[in-house]
Amino acid sequence: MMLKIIPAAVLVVIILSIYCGNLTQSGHSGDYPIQAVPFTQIQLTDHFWAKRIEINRTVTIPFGLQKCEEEGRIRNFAKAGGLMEGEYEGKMPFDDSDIYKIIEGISYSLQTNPDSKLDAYVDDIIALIDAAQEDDGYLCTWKTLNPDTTPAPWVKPGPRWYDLRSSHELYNAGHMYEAAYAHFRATGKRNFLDIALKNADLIIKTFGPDKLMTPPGHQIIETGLVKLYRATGKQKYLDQAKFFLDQRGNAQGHELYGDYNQDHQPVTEQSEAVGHAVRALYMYAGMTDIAALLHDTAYLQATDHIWENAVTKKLYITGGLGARHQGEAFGDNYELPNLTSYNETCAAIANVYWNHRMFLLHGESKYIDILERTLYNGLISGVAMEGNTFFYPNCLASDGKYPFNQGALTRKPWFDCSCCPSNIIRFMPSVPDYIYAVREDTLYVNLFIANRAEVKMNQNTITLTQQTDYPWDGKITITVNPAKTQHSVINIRIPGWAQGQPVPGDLYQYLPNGNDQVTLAVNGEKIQPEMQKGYAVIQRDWQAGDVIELNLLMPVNRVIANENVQDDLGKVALERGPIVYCAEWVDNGGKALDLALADNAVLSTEYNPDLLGGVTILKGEALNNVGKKSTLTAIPYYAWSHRGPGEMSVWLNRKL
Ligand code: FUB
Ligand code: ZN
Repeated sequence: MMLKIIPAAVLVVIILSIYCGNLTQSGHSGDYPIQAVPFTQIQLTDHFWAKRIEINRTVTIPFGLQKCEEEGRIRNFAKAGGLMEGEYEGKMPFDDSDIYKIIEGISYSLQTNPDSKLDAYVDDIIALIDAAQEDDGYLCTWKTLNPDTTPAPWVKPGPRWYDLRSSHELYNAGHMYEAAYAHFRATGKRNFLDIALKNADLIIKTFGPDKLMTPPGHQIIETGLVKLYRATGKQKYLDQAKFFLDQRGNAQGHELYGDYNQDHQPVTEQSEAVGHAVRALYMYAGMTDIAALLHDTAYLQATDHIWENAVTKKLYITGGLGARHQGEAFGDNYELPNLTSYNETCAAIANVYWNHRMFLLHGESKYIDILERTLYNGLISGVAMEGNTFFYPNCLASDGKYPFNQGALTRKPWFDCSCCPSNIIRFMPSVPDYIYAVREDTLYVNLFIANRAEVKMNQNTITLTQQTDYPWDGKITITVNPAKTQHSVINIRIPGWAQGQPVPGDLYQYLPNGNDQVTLAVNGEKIQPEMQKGYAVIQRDWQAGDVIELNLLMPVNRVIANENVQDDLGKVALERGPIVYCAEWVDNGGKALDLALADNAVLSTEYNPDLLGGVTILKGEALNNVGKKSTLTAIPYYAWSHRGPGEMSVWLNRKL
C-alpha cells in the first residue's frame, strides 16, 4: 500500500472535537453530519445495477402488485373501508405492510422513471387505504375487519393494541410511514402522508408516559417516525420514536418480551446483536437515527458496541446476518453454520440501512465496506436475475436436499409471508443513494458504479462522471466538473478488500497474495494522498475537467475464518473485488460440496458475457470429493441457483 496513514492519536482528537462540537448543540434536534447525495441526482450508466433496477421496475414491481391483488392484500383495504364485503384474506397480520413497501418502491421508481399510469394506480390504492383508516386514524385491516379472529395461530385475537408483541399493528404503521414519506417526496402529493400523520397522531395520543407503554413486538415504527419528523419538522414524531426505543427493557409498562424481541435490557445497555435479526437491525437503524438526530451519547455508544459485536462475531462473509432458522435469529458469537444459515433477505436490506446510517454518523469507510459486501452478495442473491423469484433465507451451502428456502431448494415466486420480495421492491431503486455523500466542503465517493451525478456542495454544483466496469474491473475514472473552480476535498473510499482486510476485526482474514493493490492519480499524475478513516483525501482547487483515476487491482483473494467458527475450520472462501464466489454443482461435475482447493493452486479469471447475465468466473485445479484432480469453476455467489437445484458451497476445503 502506498497511501499515507494519519496517526491514530490525531484521529482521536479530530473525532472527539467533531463529536463534542455536535454535543454542544444539544437541546435541539440536529441531523447526520454527513448527507447522502439523493439518487434522484444520479443517473446510472453502468451495466450491473442499472439492469437490476430496471428489472425491479419492469418485472418485480408489476409481479408484486399482481400477487398482492391475487392474494387479497389490496382487497383487505377495500373491505376494511366498507367498499366491499368479505373477511380478511391472508395468513399474516402484516400483509398490509407489503402494499406499503411496494408503494415505497414505486415512489422511488417514479422519481427516476415518471409513469402517469402507475402514479394513478398508486393513488387508487391510497384511496383504499384512506377508506380503511378509521375515523380516529387507526389503520390495520385485519383488526378493523374482525378483531375477534386472527390471521395466524401465533397472534392472539383481541381489541386494538392487544398482544402488541405479535399483532404487528405498529409494524404495519412503521412501513406505512416509510412509504408515505417516499411517496410525498416523489410526487409532492400529501394524500398518503396525511393518512400516515393521522395514524401517527393517534399513536402519540395512545402511547406515552402515563399511557400505554408497550413497545412494538417488531421494530420499524422508529425509523418510520423519524421520516415523519423529516417530512414535517415536528419534534413530536422524533420524540415518539425515542419513546418506543426507551420502552424496550423497561418492565414498568409491560411484561418484557425477552431477547427475541430485543426487549431483555434497555437499548442503551445492549451490546450484543441478539434475537430476531430483522427486528434487531431495524432497531439498530432507529437507534442510530436517535444517536445522530438527538446527539444522544448513550445511544451512540450502544450502537457502536452492537455493531462491533455483529461485525466481528456474527457476520457471514456474504454480509448476511441471522444464523438460525429457529426464530429467524442471530446465533451465539461465531455460530455461523453454512448449510443451515438463515440470512434473511430482509436482514441484508436492514443491514444496509443500518450501516449507511453508521457511515453518515461517523464518516468511516468500514461501514461502507459492510454495506458493499452485503449489497453485492447476500442481498442481491435474494432476487433472481429475472426479477420474479426470491430467496427468503440465503444459505452459504446447499446439499441439493435440504429445502432451505421455505420448503424449496431454489428461489420461489412468492411466500405466504412475503416480507422479502416486497422489501426487495422497496430497496432496489434506492441503490444509487449509497454512492456519494457530502459534508460541508467534502465529497465522499463510496461506491464504484458508473454514473453521472450533480452534487450540490458548498454553494457550488459539481457534475461528476464516474466510469468503471466494477465489480468486474477495479479501474475507476471520475471526471470532476465544478460550476466554479473551488477548493474542496474529495474523499475516495479505499475498500477494505483492497487493503488486505475483508471486514473490520478478526472474523475473517485474507491469505497473503503479495499484491500492491491501490494506485491513485489526478490528471494523469500519481498522487499519494493522506488516508483518513479509510478514505484517500484529495484536496485541491477542483477545476472543470479534472480527472481522478483509481486503480484497485482485483486479484483473487482467499479468505479464512476465525478458528472459533467451527463450520469454516480448514476451509477457504474466494473473493474478487467486492464479489464473494461459490462453487455450484452445474459447473463442477454435479458436485460442489467437499471440493478441495490447495492454498497454492493457481486461479485464473475469465469474464463470460453470456453466463448468468455476464459474470467473471474463477477457475483452478482442485480435487473433487473422491480425491481426483478436477477443474474448479467458481461463480459469483449472488448468481447461484439459476440453473436448477443442487449442491453449492461458498467455503471449500483447503485439504481433502
Ligand atoms: O414479522 C414480519 C416479518 O416477517 C419479519 O421481519 C420477517 O423476519 C418475517 O418473519
Ligand atoms: Zn423477509
